[in-house]
Amino acid sequence: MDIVQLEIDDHIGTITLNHKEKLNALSTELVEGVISALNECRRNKARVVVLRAKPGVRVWSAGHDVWELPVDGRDPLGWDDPLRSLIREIEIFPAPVIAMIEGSVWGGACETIFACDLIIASPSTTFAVTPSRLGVPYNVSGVLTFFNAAPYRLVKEMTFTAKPVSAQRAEQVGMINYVVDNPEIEEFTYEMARGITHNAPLSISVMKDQLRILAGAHPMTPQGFERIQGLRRLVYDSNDYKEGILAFKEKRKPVFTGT
Ligand code: LCV
Ligand code: LCV
Repeated sequence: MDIVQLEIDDHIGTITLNHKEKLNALSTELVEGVISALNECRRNKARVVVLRAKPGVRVWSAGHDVWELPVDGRDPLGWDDPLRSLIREIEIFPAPVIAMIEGSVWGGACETIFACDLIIASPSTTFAVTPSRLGVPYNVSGVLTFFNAAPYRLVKEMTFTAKPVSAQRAEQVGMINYVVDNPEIEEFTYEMARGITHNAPLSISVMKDQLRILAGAHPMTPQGFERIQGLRRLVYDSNDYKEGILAFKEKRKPVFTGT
């Protein structure tokens, strides 16, 4: 059974995460599946893509595959990390990507959804940004995705507490577009998708790209970037980072010492 399924019908691509055993963790294998499905949608000139999991999932995605996080002193979220590649592919895809969500969403999967253009969630949906739970130093472009997705104060609350935020709260602050209950959520999503396919694809594509370029246009000096990278290295070289991952693997609460 493919862990990523693709259907293309009437200019609409549907990419379904289907790795139930791993709670749709964003493993290299699953991310490569999503990226190749996006490429297929591009080849078929899809005018909208819907990114979803199987109906009725409890966990939409458990986020980065923790077993793939390096503990040998490498940056866990470097440029070529699968999660980073997935975010970029969604952002540069030349048509709107609609995230249709139900169940809980964790860590890098939150960023993946926030990188999408439109977000429609069921009332059961929750979003938990979890780097601080694992001791992970999130990376600059990843933090920018969150910064562009939600109000500054809420971004801090989500990153510092790592606590789930409900779909209702997310909609209230404009972090997502709609909360729609099952089973209407499918019809609602695909009606929006069909409407978009009737508009001019070239016009939509260029406006999506302008919004991407403008949203990413934040001045940062080389010294500022190097300072951040140096501080991040202290974090992923820390005992706390190793403890966060080990505790997850040993199914116990981490004990962070700040070293
Ligand atoms: C690999 C997993 C995972 C998983 N990877 O079921 O944002 S950052 O910086 O943190 C970034 C680095 C990132 O995205 O890190 C990952 C962030 N994700 C999380 O913190 C979520 C971790 N998972 C959980 O909290 C629970 O698994 C949830 C609440 C998702 C589901 O809980 P539930 O009790 O239903 P289990 O925890 O028993 O998980 C079922 C199996 O899936 C594995 C987990 O290790 C277990 O494997 P075994 O059955 O082999 O024991 N699993 C869960 N999440 N992210 N593997
Ligand atoms: C010239 C018009 C117009 C009009 N120009 O009355 O944002 S961008 O990028 O799109 C930018 C380039 C821009 O602003 O493009 C224009 C965007 N505007 C629209 O898409 C609105 C187009 N108009 C309509 O949807 C309807 O006209 C509305 C809903 C505004 C009113 O409908 P209503 O049935 O009351 P008509 O459509 O019959 O329009 C009356 C007359 O005004 C002309 C229209 O061609 C018609 O002319 P005739 O009486 O000669 O047939 N008209 C309407 N909008 N933007 N002319």
